[in-house]
Amino acid sequence: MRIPLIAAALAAFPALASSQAPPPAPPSPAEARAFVDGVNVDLRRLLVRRETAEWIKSTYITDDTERNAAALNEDVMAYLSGAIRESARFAGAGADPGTARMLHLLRFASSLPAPSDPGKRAELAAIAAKLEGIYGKGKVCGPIGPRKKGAPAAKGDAGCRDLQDLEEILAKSREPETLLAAWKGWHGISREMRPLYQRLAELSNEGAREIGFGDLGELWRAGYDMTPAEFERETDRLWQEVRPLYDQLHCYVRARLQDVYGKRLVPDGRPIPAHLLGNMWAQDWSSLYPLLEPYPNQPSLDVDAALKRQGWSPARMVKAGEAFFTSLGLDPLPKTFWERSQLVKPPGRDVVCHASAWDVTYSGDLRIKMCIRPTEEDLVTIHHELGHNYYQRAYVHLPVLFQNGANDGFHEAIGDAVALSITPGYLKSIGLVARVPGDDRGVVNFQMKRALDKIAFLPWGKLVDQWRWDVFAGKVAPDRYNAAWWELRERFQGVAPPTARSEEDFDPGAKYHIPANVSYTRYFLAFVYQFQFHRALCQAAGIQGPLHQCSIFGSKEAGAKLEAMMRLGASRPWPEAYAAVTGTTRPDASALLEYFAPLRAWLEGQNAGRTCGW
Ligand code: KAF
Ligand code: ZN
Repeated sequence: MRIPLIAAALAAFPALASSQAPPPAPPSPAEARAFVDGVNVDLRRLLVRRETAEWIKSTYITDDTERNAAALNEDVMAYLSGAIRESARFAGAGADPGTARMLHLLRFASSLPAPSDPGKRAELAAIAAKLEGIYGKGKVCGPIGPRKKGAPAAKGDAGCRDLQDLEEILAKSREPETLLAAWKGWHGISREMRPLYQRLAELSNEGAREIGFGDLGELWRAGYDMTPAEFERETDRLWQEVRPLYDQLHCYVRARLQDVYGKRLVPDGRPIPAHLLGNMWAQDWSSLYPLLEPYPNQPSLDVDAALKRQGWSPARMVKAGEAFFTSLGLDPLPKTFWERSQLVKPPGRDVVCHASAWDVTYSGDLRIKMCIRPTEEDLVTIHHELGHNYYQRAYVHLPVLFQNGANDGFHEAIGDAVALSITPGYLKSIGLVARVPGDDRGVVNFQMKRALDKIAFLPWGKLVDQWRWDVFAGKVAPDRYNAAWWELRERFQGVAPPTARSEEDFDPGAKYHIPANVSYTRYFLAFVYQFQFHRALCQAAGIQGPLHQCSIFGSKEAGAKLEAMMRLGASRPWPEAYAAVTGTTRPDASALLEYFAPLRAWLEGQNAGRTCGW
């Protein structure tokens, strides 16, 4: 490895870098180019090894696979610390624009920068692997909810439930005691993460400072082609644009939940207890749809029932996702996708069931890792993950430093934008609904279902990193981790803990992205971007009529537009990629608001006379 040798010497003898040595001649543009070329080659080799170890670890969690993955992550971390340090030499080199952009992106190549001290680096890599392992292995044993006569005490191995079992309880049960037990059970698995997370924050902050950032949150926010402060203002602006719609939805849902659970459990003017919203994190309320359906006796939108009744296999669901992308003129998935993906939870071993998409060798070795069940939610998640895979394949021709989304929100938005075309009309065409709701009532029903997913998510999408930014910046000390978490959940979501919490708990750790150290503002952005993309693709497809009825299925024009943007990878500042699809460089929520205009008017009518807010 060329670069790290120099970098390691500088790390060991910092004096070499400063006072004694005579100032070196400024490097030439050609030397800068040669440097990034070398980085692309070295980094690719190291990343392929790391991704291979990560894949193995995620599909088979053991102490050995964890240690192995940590070791290969350590190699990447060490290389990046050295290369970033070395790259400072080229600051004034007058590099060509492509090289300059790669030098810029190099500093953001890791979301978990390590200190250059090898002991600390090893510690950080081990902690990161361990945290994700705790989440992946998480189980809740013992009875949950009232025992029914003759029913087994609990299901699964040794009477234990995994996250998917518990999520199903939260989605389906309407018994407060049962919901509470499932919620509390899962929020118990993250308690042991607390000291590890505290140390992860310390060490990665140290790593971020070594490469010139104030803290890790600042590094995360700096990766959007604007200053961290500008980025914070942009996300605040987008949140303010959508907040009135969220407030209307919250108001309606609280009132309807009062009808089900009573005002003692769901009081007026107060946040809604988090275990009653149909989801472990209260981030997606669509499983409450049967309770909240605006107009019963309309054509059924129950896709779950149709998938089960028709016996859809996981592979068939993925084929349907692939068929959507090929209908846009994109190529079928490679044969190896079907051989190497994990579509179902393998029996008898621990795996990370949280969905993800991979190109393990950065050369079109596409796969997804999921534990698919026959539900509409998983059908949509499949489109989400395939969006990542199609993006990865579109930029595979680029050097590894450009093999990324225009920003991380783009990566998260592609599959979701495509899945907005899973309209009742499209579902009818693949036999998953019998009739397309025709009149205004049908429209309100369908929009309600969508809003319980897309609108309910927004404050959550914003707050998860608000918490981490505050933690990394030291504004929230470890003795306030949990208190600060619940302050944000109340402020943004209008949601309350269902039971007393303390600093013994570590509730943020009950969400995958905290132990896995995946930034989350990407999803907030994606939930706004996807509607702008959807509108632009519908226009490209020449489809008239309301946005919520548009499906781009079969449109080669829409597919070409999407592909042109995806091909850019991270080679250009993201506003340029944004304009390639939408025609504008400035995101806003106008398409989202246009999409939900009918529901918004309906909600405002329903909520008239109610006291909203918390
Ligand atoms: C999105 C859409 C609908 C509902 C909810 C969401 C938000 C979020 C959630 O809370 O469930 N969705 C996900 O976490 C989906 C997983 C993923 O596709 O975003 C996955 C997360 C991940 C896993 C391991 C390492 C890094 C990130 N992301 C990818 O697989 C991925 C990301 C970028 C490029 C290529 C693949
Ligand atoms: Zn994703």
